[in-house]
Amino acid sequence: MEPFAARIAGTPPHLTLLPMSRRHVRRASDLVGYVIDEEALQALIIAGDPVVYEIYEPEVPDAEGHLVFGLTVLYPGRIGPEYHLTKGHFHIRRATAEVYHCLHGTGYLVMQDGEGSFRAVALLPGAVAYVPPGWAHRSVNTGEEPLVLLYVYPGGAGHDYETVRRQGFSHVVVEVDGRAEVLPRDAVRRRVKGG
Ligand code: PAN
Ligand code: ZN
Repeated sequence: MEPFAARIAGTPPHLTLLPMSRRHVRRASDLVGYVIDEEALQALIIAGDPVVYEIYEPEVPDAEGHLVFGLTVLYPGRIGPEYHLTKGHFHIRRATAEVYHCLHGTGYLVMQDGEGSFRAVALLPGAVAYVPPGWAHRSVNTGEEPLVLLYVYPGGAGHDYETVRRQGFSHVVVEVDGRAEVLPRDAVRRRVKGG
């Protein structure tokens, strides 16, 4: 392929990436199995199934030797107590890393390795976050504006969503008295189930 330059276009918070050849839209219904409050999620789906995040990618082959990059735009909102989040995944090829650059908004990049160690890295405009090989990763928007993230990862890394859907992350990012807190999932789940 030929060298090229993509362009981050628009004005914050309404950013996109041009030229764009792949656009993926993820709605509330795509998050079934990934959130704590499944009842709140079903209510959202019935109420119109809003878009939670979008992904824009230029034409880079998802193949070894390439660096796939793109923009994730995660819209603000909550599903029950949890702030809007991406599904999250391990890379199928565990020995592949990823870089995230926050262009707009506030939130967390939450990560968990195969042994269950958990980390939450704050995302603010200008932050460049590193996902080491072997760490599952998910973005969470705790702000009131879209969280806009530029990501770069090795082509051919592959995406393992199933492990995250089965096991989840040990911690969740929830609203408590108007503030974002990172809390153990089991404690939050008990509270949600208990009403
Ligand atoms: C990102 C993510 C993107 C959406 O490109 O794929 O932010 O998140 P989910 O894939 O978890 O829905 C990335 O990490 N690629 O490897
Ligand atoms: Zn990834």
